[in-house]
Amino acid sequence: MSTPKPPTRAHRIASAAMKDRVLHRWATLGIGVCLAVGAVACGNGPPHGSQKPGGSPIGTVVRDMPADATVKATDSLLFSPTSITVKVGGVLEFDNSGSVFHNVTFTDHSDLDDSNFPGGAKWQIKFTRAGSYPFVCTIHATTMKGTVSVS
Ligand SMILES: [Cu+2]
Repeated sequence: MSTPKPPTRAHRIASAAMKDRVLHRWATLGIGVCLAVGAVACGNGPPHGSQKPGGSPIGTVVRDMPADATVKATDSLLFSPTSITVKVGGVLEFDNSGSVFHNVTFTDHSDLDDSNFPGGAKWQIKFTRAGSYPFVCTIHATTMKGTVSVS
């Protein structure tokens, strides 16, 4: 075993350059993290619950509740059934029973939309206001439409 030689001048320069690169990378990463954190901190999301201007919310997104009615989003690019009724206070569950990626979009009530509805996913809305609310999967908009009637 020989004792380690002191670093040569060339080696010292090389390692100093490497250190600069590492520092630069961390600085860049730091700026990226700050931007990401800033974007989250500054993000003013919509209020919870859907609200038309001047109206009251029609419902809220809920999780893991017992469903009063279920609409399946199928690999045949259909909602099934296309027309469904729930009582005020009832929970409607959307069930992506296939493997095709869908979304659920409510006209005029975009804060109730689920833009991320992959195969196997379930998603629920508790409706709190009577009315008739059309929904569509915008990915398959020609075939995937439905209406929920809340009474
Ligand atoms: Cu779809």
